Amino acid sequence: MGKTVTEKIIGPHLVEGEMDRGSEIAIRIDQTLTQDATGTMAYLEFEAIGIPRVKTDLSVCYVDHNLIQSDFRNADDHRFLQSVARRFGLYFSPPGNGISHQINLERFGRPGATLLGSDSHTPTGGGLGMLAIGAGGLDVAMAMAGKPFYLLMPRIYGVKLVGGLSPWVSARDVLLEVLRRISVKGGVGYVMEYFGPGVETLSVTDRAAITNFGAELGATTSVFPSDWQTKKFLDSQGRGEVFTEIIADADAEYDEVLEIDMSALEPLIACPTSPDNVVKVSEVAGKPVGQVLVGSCSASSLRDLMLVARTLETREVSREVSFEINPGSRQAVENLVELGGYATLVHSGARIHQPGCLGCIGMGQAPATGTISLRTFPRNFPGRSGTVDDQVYLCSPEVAVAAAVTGRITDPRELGDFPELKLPEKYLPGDQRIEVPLADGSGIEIIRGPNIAAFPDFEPLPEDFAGEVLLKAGDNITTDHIMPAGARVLPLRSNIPAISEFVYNSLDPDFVARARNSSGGMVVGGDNYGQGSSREHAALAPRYLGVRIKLVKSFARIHKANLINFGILPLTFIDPDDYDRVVQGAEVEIAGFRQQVSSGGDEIIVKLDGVAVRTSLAVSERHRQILLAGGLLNWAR
Ligand code: MIC
Ligand code: SF4
Repeated sequence: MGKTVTEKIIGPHLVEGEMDRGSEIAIRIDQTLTQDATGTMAYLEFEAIGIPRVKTDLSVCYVDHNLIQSDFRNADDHRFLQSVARRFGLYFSPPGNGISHQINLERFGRPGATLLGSDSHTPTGGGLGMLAIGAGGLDVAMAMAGKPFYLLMPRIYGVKLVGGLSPWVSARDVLLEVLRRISVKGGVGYVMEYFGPGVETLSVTDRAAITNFGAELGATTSVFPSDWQTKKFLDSQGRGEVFTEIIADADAEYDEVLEIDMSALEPLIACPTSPDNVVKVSEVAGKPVGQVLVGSCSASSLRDLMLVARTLETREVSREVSFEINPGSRQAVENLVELGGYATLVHSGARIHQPGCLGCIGMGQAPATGTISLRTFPRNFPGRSGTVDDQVYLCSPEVAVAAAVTGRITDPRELGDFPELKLPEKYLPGDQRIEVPLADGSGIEIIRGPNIAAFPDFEPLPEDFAGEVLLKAGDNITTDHIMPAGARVLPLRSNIPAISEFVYNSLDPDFVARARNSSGGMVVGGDNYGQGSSREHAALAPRYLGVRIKLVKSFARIHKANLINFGILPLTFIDPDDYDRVVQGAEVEIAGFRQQVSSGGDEIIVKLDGVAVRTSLAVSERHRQILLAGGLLNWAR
């Protein structure tokens, strides 16, 4: 049988297991990336493992999230990360340089390689034909220590692209269409692999926009083949020598197939408050807009910024709109200046910021009360923008610039002729601020600010469990619900005791007090629990507050892995109807807790107010050992 691109990359990286769908495999990791918001914890964990230097081919430490320095905390973390990179042999990309995924694509990605990143949008690298996976910081720390990455061999969802995109319709619309069809949980357990005649009409920039946004499907990752477009992109980056061709065999078999005729696509938009709440732009056209943001790892490349600039050459930004540009990288800015686009943007009335995540993670740029904000970002979970009851819509740069001009949601095709876009054959690299690894960093002192707290100690799993249901939550709970981000909370990412004060704040402000007064906690949830980011703080901080069990209908992949890493039991209801019978505050009892976990049986009986409920613990034998030890670090020691 022929092979898919996914199998062609996993095969040579396999160190344990067989490529049988759904079974546990371990793969060798060639490259890693971290960003600052998850990186501080990842490096504290790496230090705790006790390896003198990273063992990967290449590891990069980026600072792109916590850019607002309203006190010493973020700046201290930046210095910590720079010193860590120097000490342990990593590349370092300082604040202002741009978003990890954008820079990794431009400067470091390599077709056929594996990349593990402590950020859920790591699959951006799939646009270059890499197997790029998002994970918790501890998994990335293990990879930097030379350990393989464990995952369930995904099923492969073939997305067949036919036709080509019409003017004013772009790569973002392709993924909005996939989200519309299969939803934010449609990709769970799959790699989304793109194939078909439409693929070669898409540049690597387009492909990366698709694999990036594909994180919102809940997929393990997304991948494109590596072909002449890949070679062209790498040549433009002066890195043609890392090219290898990787194309699926003609008789490759996919577990599911979805076909998208790109010629038939219209401009699409995701309405509040979920990325899969997708409609045609024409259906919501006319609504007044107060803010338009172009940026984020999903749409901030030179192509996107030039499209906006060219559109604004003959137009002005509406005075009713705050139109803001967050470039993806220093490279994008330098080339934008070179092509004259920067001047056009300044003149048109755009507010241009430093390259980075910024408003995408609530680091500033919160919209005004009761106004609509249009964003080219990947997520519009409630409150993520920093404004309570926000109305955030997700769209392409084409739709964004049309709204910036008219002050209303507008189908960009109304703007008339699509501007001509010519991108350079050779980009200015824009990587002059990236520090290369020191040959020997052993003498470098690690600089720790007072906000950096030591990694908390966690106890092993207790013999028996007695506690209470601390919270009952619904479906599609995001990690933003569990552990909010934003300018106020993000500076506490390297301080677990401090950040734990914010756990579940938006769902229930009394949760923290309740958890503190309880002898042991369980949280109950619905389907797709823990979707969204890779932040391990969404496991670590609840664990710090005494949560030992999460019982839900189904989990998102990265969050489940993070729960195991920090010794929280991920249980699912065997009979989903039992969810309805659970009440918050119920007493929870598991007799022979340790014994039930170690025995290897899938079923665990949980007593809720004395009534037995059947639950399933779907984990590997290695996971059981980790859970018994109280978490991965305990186990590794
Ligand atoms: C996000 O987009 O939610 C983030 C912020 O980039 C997160 C990582 C984090 O919480 O630090 C992600 O996507 O993994
Ligand atoms: Fe940054 Fe937003 Fe991308 Fe997350 S989704 S890495 S916050 S730009």
